[in-house]
Amino acid sequence: MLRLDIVSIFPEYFAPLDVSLIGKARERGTLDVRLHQLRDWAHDVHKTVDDTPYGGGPGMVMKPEVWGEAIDTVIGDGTPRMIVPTPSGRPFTQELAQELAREEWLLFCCGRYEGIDSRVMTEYGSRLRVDEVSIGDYVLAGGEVAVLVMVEAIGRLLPGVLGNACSAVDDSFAPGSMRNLLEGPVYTKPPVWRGHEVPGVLLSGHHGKVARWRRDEALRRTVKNRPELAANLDPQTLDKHDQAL
Ligand code: 6GU
Repeated sequence: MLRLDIVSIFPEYFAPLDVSLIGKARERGTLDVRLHQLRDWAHDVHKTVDDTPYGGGPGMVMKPEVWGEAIDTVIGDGTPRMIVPTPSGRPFTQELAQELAREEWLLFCCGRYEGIDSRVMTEYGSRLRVDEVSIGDYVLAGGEVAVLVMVEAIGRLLPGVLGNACSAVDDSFAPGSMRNLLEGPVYTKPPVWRGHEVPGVLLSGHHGKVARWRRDEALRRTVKNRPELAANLDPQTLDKHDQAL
């Protein structure tokens, strides 16, 4: 069982967590998601959560007092791992998703505007493991969608969440033989559609040849779509056949 607490001024953003794989995991009790409205800890009439930045500059910064009360209340004397989504954070990777899927309790603190007063991360950094995490090199309006992305990536790795336990094994970026490789193309029936044929090897029933073909396609796709990943593939894990490609 993984407990997730999510603090945000827009808890409505997380409605998708009621459906599909993640929704079912919650129904089964594999995942315990608790949403919190940050404004519940703002005490003025306007429920203010932000203020102008010291040193000037555009936008607003989220106030530390409100976040402090929110986090204190949510964690009590517990010690979740705290994740702060921000485009300035460390990259969210399949490896980090695997690591977070092994935790018991995660607290996601969603910033909006120009971010959260940095003293909040300093304060809790002395009591909890705190990571500022980015999902990619672009800027979102707030951390909510990034947290949805992370929760889906983490949730599908939990024991029993995927219908087929092998589904995660061949994922792009999965550890093992797919490490740093993109997954290749996939096909289903019919064998010919609008004149396009399914590659014959997939119909051959020859498991060794199928595995070889899939690895070749994964390498080809990685070179085409992610040349920087292909350039960094460990030569030791590339066999002779790979290197001929
Ligand atoms: Cl985690 N948050 C925001 N606001 N923008 C992002 C991001 C996170 N990751 C990439 N862009």
